[in-house]
Amino acid sequence: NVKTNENISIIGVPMDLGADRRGVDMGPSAIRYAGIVERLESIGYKVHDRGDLIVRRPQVNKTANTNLKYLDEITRVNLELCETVSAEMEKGNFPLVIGGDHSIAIGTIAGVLQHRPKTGVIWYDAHGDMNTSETSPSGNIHGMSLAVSLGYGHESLTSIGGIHAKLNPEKTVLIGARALDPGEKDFIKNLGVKVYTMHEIDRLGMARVMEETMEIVTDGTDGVHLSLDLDGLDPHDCPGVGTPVLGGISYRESHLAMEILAEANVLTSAEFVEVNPILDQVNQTARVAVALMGSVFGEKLC
Ligand code: 5AB
Ligand code: MN
Ligand code: MN
Ligand code: MN
Repeated sequence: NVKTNENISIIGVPMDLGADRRGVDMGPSAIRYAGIVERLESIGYKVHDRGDLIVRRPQVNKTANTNLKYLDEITRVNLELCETVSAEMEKGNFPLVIGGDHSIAIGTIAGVLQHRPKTGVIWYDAHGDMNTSETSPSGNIHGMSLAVSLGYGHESLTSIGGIHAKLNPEKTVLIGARALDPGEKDFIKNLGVKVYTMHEIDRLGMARVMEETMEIVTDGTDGVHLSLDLDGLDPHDCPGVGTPVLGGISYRESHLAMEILAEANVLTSAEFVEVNPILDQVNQTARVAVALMGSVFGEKLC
């Protein structure tokens, strides 16, 4: 495993089609407004803000397939994101992707796997995002992105980045799960994905959960990716999300998790997604996102 890079490249993806709900497209602006660049520079990084990718806005047509809403545009943007992330890693920069809905993990992870094909993943989320068009209750692709990154789902999505580059389910850890659909539960069991639900977090404590997680994602891998959906946190701390679920991870527990991740010095890419400013309270959720970035990039309290 390689140490955290001193050059961070921020890539904004104002995507909301995967959630089929307006507002989350403003996430990258909100996170910038909350001071992401200044925060990371204050820790000592060189920060390169690459701006936002362009996401077209089909107003009416959800594409013919309502089990995979906006498939065409989501595919197009994720192909571009895959290339952008890969190009940043090629230059030796740490890719930090800001969303946008969680469908963008498809492109981020596909890009990461070009350079680190054995990447382990921490999926910090209230949800599993392991539906396929067959099991999805909504047809929203942001609930399918982890399944796609593991190699399951519509071929236009699973083929992004090439068929060989997929995540290893045994090196994939879910943290904060509390709203899994029936199909996702079956899938998790069959694939051997490790899940720390809120039950395990309550019972073991976040320190132990993260220590075990670090073992899993660092052993036999060549990198660690953090995919952090702000709805993993409790909606009292992060009200600006499209799919809030009560009983989530606290603000302090989340900082602890990020601090333990920082201490291990293994993080090689990250994304912070699902910030929805129009549902938020005075940009609080974006500010939490930036605060957590502070911790995961090694900011010290003293
Ligand atoms: B998120 C749900 N499982 O598939 C579905 O916010 C919600 O990226 C998905 O985690 C939530 O529609 C996707 C019911
Ligand atoms: Mn998610
Ligand atoms: Mn979620
Ligand atoms: Mn959501």
